[in-house]
Amino acid sequence: SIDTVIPLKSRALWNKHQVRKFDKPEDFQDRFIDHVETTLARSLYNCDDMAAYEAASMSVRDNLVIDWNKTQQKFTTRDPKRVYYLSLEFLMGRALDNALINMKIDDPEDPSASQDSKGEPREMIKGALDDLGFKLEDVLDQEPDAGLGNGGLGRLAACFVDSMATEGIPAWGYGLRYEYGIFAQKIIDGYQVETPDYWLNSGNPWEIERNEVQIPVTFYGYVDRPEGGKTTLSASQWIGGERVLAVAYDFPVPGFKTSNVNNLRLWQARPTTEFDFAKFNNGDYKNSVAQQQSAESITAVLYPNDNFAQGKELRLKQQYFWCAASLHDILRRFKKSKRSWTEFPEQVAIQLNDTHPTLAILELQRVLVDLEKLDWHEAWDIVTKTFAYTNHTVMQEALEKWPVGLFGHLLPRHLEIIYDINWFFLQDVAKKFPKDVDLLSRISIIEENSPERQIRMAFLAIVGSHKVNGVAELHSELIKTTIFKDFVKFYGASKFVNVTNGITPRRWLKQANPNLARLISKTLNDPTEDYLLDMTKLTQLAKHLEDKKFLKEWNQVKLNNKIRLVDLIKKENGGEDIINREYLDDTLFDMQVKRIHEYKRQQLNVFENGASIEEVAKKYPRKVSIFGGKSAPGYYMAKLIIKLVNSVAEIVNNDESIDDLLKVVFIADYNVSKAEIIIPASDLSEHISTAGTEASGTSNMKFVMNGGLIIGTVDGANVEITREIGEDNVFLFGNLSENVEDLRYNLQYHPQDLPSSLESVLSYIEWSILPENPNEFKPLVDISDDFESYLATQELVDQEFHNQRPEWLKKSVLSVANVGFFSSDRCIEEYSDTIWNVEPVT
Ligand code: B1H
Ligand code: IMP
Repeated sequence: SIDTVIPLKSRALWNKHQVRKFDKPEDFQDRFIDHVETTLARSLYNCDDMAAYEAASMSVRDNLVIDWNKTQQKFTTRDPKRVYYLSLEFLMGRALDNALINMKIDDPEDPSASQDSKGEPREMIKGALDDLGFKLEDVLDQEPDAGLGNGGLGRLAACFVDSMATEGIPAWGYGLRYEYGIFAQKIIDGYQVETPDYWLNSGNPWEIERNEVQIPVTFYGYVDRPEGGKTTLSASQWIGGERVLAVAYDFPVPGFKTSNVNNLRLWQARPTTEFDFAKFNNGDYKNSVAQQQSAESITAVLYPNDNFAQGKELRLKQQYFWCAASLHDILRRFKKSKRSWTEFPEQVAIQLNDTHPTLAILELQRVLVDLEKLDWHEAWDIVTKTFAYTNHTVMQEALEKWPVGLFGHLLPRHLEIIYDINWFFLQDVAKKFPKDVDLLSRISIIEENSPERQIRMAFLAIVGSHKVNGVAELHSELIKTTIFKDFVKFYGASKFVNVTNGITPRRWLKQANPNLARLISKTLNDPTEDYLLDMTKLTQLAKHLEDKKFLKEWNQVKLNNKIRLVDLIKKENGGEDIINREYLDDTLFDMQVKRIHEYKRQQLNVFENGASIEEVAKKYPRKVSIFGGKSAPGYYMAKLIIKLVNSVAEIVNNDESIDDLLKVVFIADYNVSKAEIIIPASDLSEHISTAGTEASGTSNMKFVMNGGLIIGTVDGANVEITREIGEDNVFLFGNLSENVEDLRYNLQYHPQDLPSSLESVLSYIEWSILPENPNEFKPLVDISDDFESYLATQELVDQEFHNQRPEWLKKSVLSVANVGFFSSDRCIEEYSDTIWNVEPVT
């Protein structure tokens, strides 16, 4: 039964006036001008590129919203099992170009006619805008990135919502609507300087503000136990102190070649409209307003740390605010179907993107026990069947732990619930392993032997979930044998599974590299680009390895992409070229773009540049070494790496003996939209983390999908990439993770142990960069015992690129041909089958 306030007799009229999607250039233009003149209140006399971007976005959004409504109505009436993806980060990048690619236009006259016969919506809009006096590229370029994430973890969530919409999975993403996304990076004197990213400055045409969805969330306060309620296991009431409102903002997420449009719901914190009259009457009006305003600080800013848990109270507040609002919304939706609670896990799957949303486990248990009055164990059974947890890192400093004091102050009832969960859990452990006393303290959710007791969030997430997954094979094995070893012993290995990460080929191939997409579609004789949905089709590319004309076109695509990147670098360098355009085809574009981190070892790469300097004039082949990436603002060593890169760039780029044989470029403010230009231009990219530290990496997949070769350590998804595309097509070097364990934990800086090549680079850097502070970069040489093998491999790369170009090109083709496994569609299918138990709704 469908509830509606509209009386039956009026419904026909509603249907008659149903909004329709535009499907012709003229209808788009109608709507565009409508938005310029009414929504924006502007006219043809003052419509600039920005206004055109806004009007175009709102027009396209209208189409998406029409499909969004249909999709959501379908889900409501069919009532299938739903997936909720909880992530504190969604690194979406730009929306308009992606919407143009994914948007489906159907023919109202002939609904069965495929969109393909009408041409691509992107081409249609390009023409329509052209007629109106605008260039699509310039219009697209107005859009600020939605940078609501730090790096891989946040971009993974963005790829997942794309794939879930494409696959027709009834799924919503839930996150926070930060007013400030990841900071914008400026480079001043070689150092990183952070500036705020106020991305909503000129409004956001992609969000739908839902003032009708406001959910109260409370913090602090105390726990009240009514008469007779002796234990903490039932009938407790949390009387919260501070109260704020969570307001929903919805972002439509269109699937590719489907009218399925899913939803990303982001919460904004607002003060309640309740007013503290006691304060007011005391004459303290100003303070009572100020206190209300502090509510807004909860969703003000994204924490800019990658692979690092900072442990600030405001962060915990963000987490609870987001979990409580999302869970409330999920429960409200479930209750519409009037099912019994035992059916909840059959209707709802909640995926925790790392431990950041672990509080949702506690919140569901609290609602079921305290508010819905379910028995503790009955409730806990529902909870554990509902949740699943994805681990993204084994790095100690990234594993979330909260001091008991801080936690109990903010969330007193939730702390009690943790103690009770832990109590029952440890009893079960003790029953199973009665003699192992150490085990109890090792496995406990509460860490007792630190100065202050701490809550281990990863342990809580494991205990509260039915499945735990790592993000690449090596990583998933590693968590079973290291940080979660005891849990494997207790639960058995089947609770721990692997789902290797993936990336969406819509953004990372078609949108980022339209020229390559066109060549592929032509070569595969696939004009409707079905290969973007079934990437196994790419294997057919291998049939063209001996086709000289094809290889030439393949090379030409790369060259054009290099020109596009060189244009970007020139623009960022104040209009001056750093890279000589005459020899682009013969210049190896070698890149390392990712967050700056010691474990990712950008320092190894830049030392290699240093090591080449002395020989470069004699034999060094042409190469541009490109770096990009942000450091966490408080991360001293990472900031030092940025300075080092810029210092080496300064020397190299101005050394006349080197001339233009080697250039080193640091591209400031690496973000999603820059990645879309940088990645397709790469010949070689570097994924050289210390073995065992990079859980997966996803940029490695993006480079390979764009025909770049990779140099890398035996780490993360590099292992599976090598398996898929063949070891002849990947440049691997260095230690295996088994052997590096000792190094990782025990290696200190021992100058006498350094390989001589590294010694000489260091001394070179010392006297040429930092004569006044020669030891500044010394700490960076830690864990570089594979430096020699790295150098040797780099030499091999140069050899092949410069002397065996046809072979190189074939490797490039084979990389793309065998990259299909790394589509996030495959990844979402695995989650759907092995973890969520959901099926697409068609
Ligand atoms: C990854 C993080 C991360 N792993 C804590 N862990 C954060 C941890 O703000 N925090 O507190 C933020 C981010 N990010 C990355 O996830 C891994 O390092 C990559 O190897 C992996 O590819 C990516 C996606 O799984
Ligand atoms: P929610 O699931 O209640 O959050 O609603 C999400 C969207 O689903 C709404 O905006 C509607 O588009 C659709 N929807 C909600 N309730 C109904 C219903 O009773 N019938 C059909 N569609 C609905």
